[in-house]
Amino acid sequence: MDTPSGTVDEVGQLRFNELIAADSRVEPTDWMPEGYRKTLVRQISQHAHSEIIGMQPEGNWITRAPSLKRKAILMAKVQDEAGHGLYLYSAAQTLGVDRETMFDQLITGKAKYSSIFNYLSPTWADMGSIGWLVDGAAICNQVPLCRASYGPYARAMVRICKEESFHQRQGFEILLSLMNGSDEQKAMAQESVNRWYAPALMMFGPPDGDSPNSQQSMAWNIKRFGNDELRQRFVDMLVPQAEILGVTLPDPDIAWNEERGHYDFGELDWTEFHEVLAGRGQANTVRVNRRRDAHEGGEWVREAARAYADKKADKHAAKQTENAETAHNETQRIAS
Ligand code: FAQ
Repeated sequence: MDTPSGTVDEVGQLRFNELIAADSRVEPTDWMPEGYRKTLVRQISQHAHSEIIGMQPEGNWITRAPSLKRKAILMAKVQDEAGHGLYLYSAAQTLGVDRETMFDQLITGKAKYSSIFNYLSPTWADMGSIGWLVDGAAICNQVPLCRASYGPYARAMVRICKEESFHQRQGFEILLSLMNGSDEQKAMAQESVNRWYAPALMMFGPPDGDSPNSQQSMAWNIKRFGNDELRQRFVDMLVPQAEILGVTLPDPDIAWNEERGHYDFGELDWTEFHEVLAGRGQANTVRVNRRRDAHEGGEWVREAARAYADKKADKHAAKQTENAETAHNETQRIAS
């Protein structure tokens, strides 16, 4: 379709370029390039899946938490992750993709979700490491997303980041308690940090040179920083926190670099990262199977919710008809 100043696409593209250049928000009703929409659907849906699959490594410990207080805290945290998934699926839906399609991609193993959730959580200390390292990495990566150019995503991220920051502290506090405990507890905390450290650094994605999406996503103000810069920020944040905890980060190459004003750290094993992405991590099959079982097992709940919503809608429609008839009769009565 043409308008006096050009085709709808040309006018839309100009307006979109202006919004991005002014660092403003793009809203669902705004014209957007197809590539922008697809990138957002990819990133937001992967992010939503990560939150939902990410409930499993910690859900694993709810029944075995060492005290009622720890159980209540862990349950609240896992519930928060479910909420994050819901905000994110809702944000993705505003881009025209429906929730059933996203769920289907997840339970059939077609969708990606964060590599980190394909690692097992065999000890209680893993609840500390997940909070401190996994939620810590999530915050470093996600605080800049509060300024992402797509409005519904950026707004969802504000609340998510507030909650993640609480999650990180509770993980730190679990590790701190263990590090102030018996030798056995200290060893358990250290062993867990040894396992989670490198996978947490890989959450930021491949090095910039191997990251096909970063440049375009940064040009569109979706991502604000490259994967390597955020990974560096994370290491800089971890080193002093590790000192307070009294744990050793399992990387002999960590050293303060005066010239760069950052900590140097060693190369990560990217072969492991690609193996996990290819479905060959410790827990890929377990995670997807459990999600599929939960989805199928919950079908009766969704059915009941739909039936209840339909019944309510029917009642509402009947009431509206009744009100309209009453108003009509009243008008007739006054007129006669
Ligand atoms: N895992 O070109 P790039 C959490 C894929 S939530 C798996 O650099 P991009 C909270 C990437 O998708 C954690 N795949 O990609 C919590 C792409 O593949 P594709 C999730 C990865 O998008 C805590 C390919 O590699 N957070 O932890 C990973 O520009 C505790 C090339 O990579 C988010 O999703 C990975 N780690 O940058 C919950 C944050 N890294 O799609 C429960 C939002 C890369 O082309 C318990 N997402 N890939 O086939 C992002 O910031 C970005 O999407 C990145 C990747 C940085 C993850």
